[in-house]
Amino acid sequence: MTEAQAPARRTVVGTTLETHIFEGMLDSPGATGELTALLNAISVAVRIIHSRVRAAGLAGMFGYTGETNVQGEEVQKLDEYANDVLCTVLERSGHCAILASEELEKPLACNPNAKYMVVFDPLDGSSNIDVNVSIGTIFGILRVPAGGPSDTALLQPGSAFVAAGYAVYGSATTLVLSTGRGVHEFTLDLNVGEFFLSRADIRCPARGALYSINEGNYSKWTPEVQAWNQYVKSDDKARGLPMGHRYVGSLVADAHRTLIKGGIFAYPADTKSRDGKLRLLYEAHPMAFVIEKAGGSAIDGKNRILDIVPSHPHSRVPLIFGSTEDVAVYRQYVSGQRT
Ligand code: AMP
Ligand code: P6P
Repeated sequence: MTEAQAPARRTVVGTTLETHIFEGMLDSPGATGELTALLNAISVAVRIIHSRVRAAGLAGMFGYTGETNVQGEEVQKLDEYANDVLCTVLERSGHCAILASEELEKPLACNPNAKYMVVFDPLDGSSNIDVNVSIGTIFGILRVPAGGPSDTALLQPGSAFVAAGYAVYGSATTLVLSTGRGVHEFTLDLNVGEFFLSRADIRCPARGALYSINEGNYSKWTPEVQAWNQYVKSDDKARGLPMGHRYVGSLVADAHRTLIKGGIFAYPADTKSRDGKLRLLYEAHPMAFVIEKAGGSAIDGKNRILDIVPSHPHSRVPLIFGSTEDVAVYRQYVSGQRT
């Protein structure tokens, strides 16, 4: 058919997550398809969790199971369900050698011959489940090191991640993914049951107008964090202050807003959570990987999150991330360079 005869091709179909993942494989010479299969398995698990989260009230999935998890937190039915879904889907994929979950005291050995390890928080934001506030799933993928899969093999810096991302079960269900080549957002089309590209190559603004922290912890913070907090609330229009305050209390929701709009999220150490509250391996590392691939920064107050090696699968860490300029100001206060 000559060019003149070729029908004008209209783009009537968006880019699905599956297509995006497949294109990533095509751009990776020698790729066998194992990572592709693993990423698609995670997409299936997120859609299954989405369907249950949406119907949680009707399905009687609110409330607690009566057990407590390794964190000493009461396990809510949806936490347990989301964890079971991810463990089952990843095991059945055959491409996960071992997995670590917030809901499992010990990592779960899967296929010892697989190339990848997966870490995840199956349902982040549990305290918001019963009141219909956004919650999510956070995940990261590591390669099995030369010594083979083991609990200690999981204890790598976040810079070793092959891919990371998160899902937000909110007014829409979105999945944000980075395999190291940019950060991309996909939104679930409920009628089709597929994720479609909704934001490509997301960049976190160099500076933002919002700060996100649990102000109720003010009295527990160090004097340096308190000084930073007073700064962002000071009335100084020339410096674009005060910043606006937003805090959902679900890391995925606060992180997604910070990624898109810029600004800063902070969960510092305090007198109650001396190592911080958030977990390094399956919360801070994945979020730091995504935010850095979008041009933002992520620190524990002084050190780069992606450089920190967990001492055990449930290590906690202070987590501050967002726009590079806003994170730099925080770091200046915490290191005493600014008062
Ligand atoms: P594989 O042979 O599938 O385990 O892939 C080998 C390496 O190629 C991975 O560790 C990635 O660095 C890259 N790669 C493979 N598939 C993809 C993909 N779908 N998206 C991005 N990178 C990929
Ligand atoms: P706080 C939710 O329970 C969570 O683990 C994160 O999703 C969230 O960022 C944080 O805890 C909220 O903690 O102490 O402010 O309620």
